[in-house]
Amino acid sequence: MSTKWWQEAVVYQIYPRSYMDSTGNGIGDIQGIISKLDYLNELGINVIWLSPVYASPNYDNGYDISDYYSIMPEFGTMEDMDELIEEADKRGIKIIMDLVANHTSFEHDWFKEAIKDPNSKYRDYYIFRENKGDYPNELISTFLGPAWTLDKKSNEYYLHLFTPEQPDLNWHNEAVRQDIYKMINWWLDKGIGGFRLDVIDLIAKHPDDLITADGPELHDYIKEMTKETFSKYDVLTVGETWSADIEKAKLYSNLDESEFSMIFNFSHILLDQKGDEKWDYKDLDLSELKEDFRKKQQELYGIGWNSLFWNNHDLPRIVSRWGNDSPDYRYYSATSLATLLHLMQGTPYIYQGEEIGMTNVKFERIEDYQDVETINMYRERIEKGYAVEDIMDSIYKIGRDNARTPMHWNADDNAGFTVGNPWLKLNPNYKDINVIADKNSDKSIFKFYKKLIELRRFSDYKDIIRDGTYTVGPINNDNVFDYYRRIDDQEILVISNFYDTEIELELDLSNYNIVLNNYKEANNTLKAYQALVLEKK
Ligand code: TEU
Repeated sequence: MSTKWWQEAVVYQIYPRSYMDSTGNGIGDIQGIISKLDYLNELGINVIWLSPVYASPNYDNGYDISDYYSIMPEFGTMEDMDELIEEADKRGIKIIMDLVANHTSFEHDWFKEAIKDPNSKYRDYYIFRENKGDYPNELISTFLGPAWTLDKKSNEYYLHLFTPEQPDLNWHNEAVRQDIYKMINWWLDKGIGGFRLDVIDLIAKHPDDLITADGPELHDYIKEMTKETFSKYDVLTVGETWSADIEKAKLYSNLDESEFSMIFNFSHILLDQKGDEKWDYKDLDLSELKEDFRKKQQELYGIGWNSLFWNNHDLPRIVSRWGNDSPDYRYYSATSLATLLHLMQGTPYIYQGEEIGMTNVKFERIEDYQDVETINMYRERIEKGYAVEDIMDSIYKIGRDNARTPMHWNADDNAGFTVGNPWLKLNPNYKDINVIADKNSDKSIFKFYKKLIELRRFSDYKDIIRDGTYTVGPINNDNVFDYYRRIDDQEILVISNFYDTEIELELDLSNYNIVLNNYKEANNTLKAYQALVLEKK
């Protein structure tokens, strides 16, 4: 198989609202991103995944699109967008757009028509059901409460798997699919580098049968979409698929490129969830994490392609979640986590701020949170009689605003993100944790990420990182994540101490060259959160 460009890429995700504000209105924007392209170029990434920038009333921060063909005014104009694509291209960076096609905003013209005139062709763009005196069935929204809302005018319910302001599209209607493909091609013709496809596993739903994810026509629709759009361009596509396992990943990311380049398989992310609700969590069991990655690495080898990620705009910050964000260990822990992920086979994704080890946040008052999912959960659990402290603990641990507090550029007011009032409060630790401070430190997380990216994209280890096999390493210790990568007669051993205890290694280090180390020295005592990449001599 010939190598695809996206198999050698490193992606950086930007949540535009929180990246850089160029106007002083407290909201990040496209010109702000353009002003940071040199920073990203220095880091070494070559793809930006941009969370949605389309017109939106922002009930879910842009994941509710009212017009796929225009830009949210707070973020700028289509000219700004074109400039971003062009300026990024000058630096060898491609822009991946976020395609939210499972649902639209209730302010999209299609939905407005559907409501205004139940006989219009747009009625069947959505999913309406007769009111027989109660909700059509027990389906609930991901953001809590019934997934059905009554349209009083026609006395029919419509389906929304997210907020009531995000009505689900009916993909079984061919006209819907064709309109979506047209829009995808319109963007691809602008020269973007691909798409991340929001909750794409939900599009073939059969709500009457309580089927939401993985409907029977799912892979047919994806194949059709790919044939009519992506296959005509050389692009990266990544599906967001919470319901995927390895078998499904093989279909989605089949190397024949009939579907996507890759998916986000969240199996590792779900390992600390206790029960059905994301808000109930337990400690991570490292052996489960190792086994999860081993399977994904080995079973997709030569068949599909992995994405590699710890973070995104929906997830808590990894250094706080599974690492150690205390001042003594934050650098070691963040770099150890990064090492073990970035040396695997797949395409790595870095979420804004991860490269400087940004952490979770704890706001005292629920009023300081903005995320609709968090606020709904708070209300529901208060009604159910949960203690406020327990609810806040869940928010601190799992809430989406952990990832969404504005980016820390420097130690000035509001971390240099805005000269206005930020739309979401900043993490107060920005005086210590910010780009300038990090880069000036002899323990720079940014510089470590830069090295990891350079190893993958430009070094002599490029082939082994991209194509090498993956096998479990020799250390056999509950606190250590270690694995081999091998290609031809080259072998590297990746060792990451996941905890703060020191560990005696029974390796003869004189047999190895040290490719990477997050400490100054390496000997047979593996230090707290020490990460080593060793090459067999
Ligand atoms: O997320 C999919 C989704 O199901 C989320 O609700 C996710 O499960 C949860 O936040 C993590 O626990 C996508 C987007 O990434 C998210 O930002 C959107 O809110 C959602 O779709 C609706 O478009």
